[in-house]
Amino acid sequence: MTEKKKGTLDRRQVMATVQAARGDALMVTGLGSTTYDAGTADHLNTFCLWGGMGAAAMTGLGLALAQPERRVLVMTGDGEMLMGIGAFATIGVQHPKNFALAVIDNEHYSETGMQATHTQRGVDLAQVAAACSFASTQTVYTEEELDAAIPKLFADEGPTLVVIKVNTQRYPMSIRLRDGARLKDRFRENLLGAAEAYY
Ligand SMILES: Cc1ncc(C[n+]2csc(CCOP(=O)(O)OP(=O)(O)O)c2C)c(N)n1
Ligand SMILES: [Mg+2]
Repeated sequence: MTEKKKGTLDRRQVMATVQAARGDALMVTGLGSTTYDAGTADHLNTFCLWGGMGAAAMTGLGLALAQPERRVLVMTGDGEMLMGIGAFATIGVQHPKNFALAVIDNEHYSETGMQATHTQRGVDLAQVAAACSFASTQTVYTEEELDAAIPKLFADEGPTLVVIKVNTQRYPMSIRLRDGARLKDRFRENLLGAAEAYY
């Protein structure tokens, strides 16, 4: 049996690399860890999910369809995508050209205590997305591969999936702004301007 390749990338470095390339792209981060990695409170163009598991990709799809002139990137975890796995089919059918999904795949549910996910047992999210007609899918293990994948996230025609295999390092789970309604309003106002009807 061939030995399974291990993720060695550091999730916070991956997030920093992606953020540095984001330009004015809109981002959605999934509950918990990718939201913490992204320091969401510091990015007005980022909307974070923080408890609603399985919803990040669908939130990003809605945003991409509503904002066809903007680039939309969803960054979330492997466990989050396994829970919302039907999202791959819906994204494939809707086929938004301005949409990309990056899965930070540590093969664990890290936030809840490092239980193994199915990606550790051979479930291949890139193949799932390919079977759902994504325009491009790939799995990256190295910095070089990640650098080469960045244009797919921000420039190439979507829908795109990049699975980024990372190590099992855990980081402090903290978010500076914890008010979900405020986070939503802030993102919306930044994108669309203040809505008088809100207040
Ligand atoms: C419906 C639902 N089930 C379970 C949870 C608890 N939960 C919060 S984070 C998480 C793990 C997420 O794993 P993953 O997406 O792989 O992120 P990681 O922390 O590994 O980067 C779980 C199970 C939840 N928030 N909602
Ligand atoms: Mg995970």
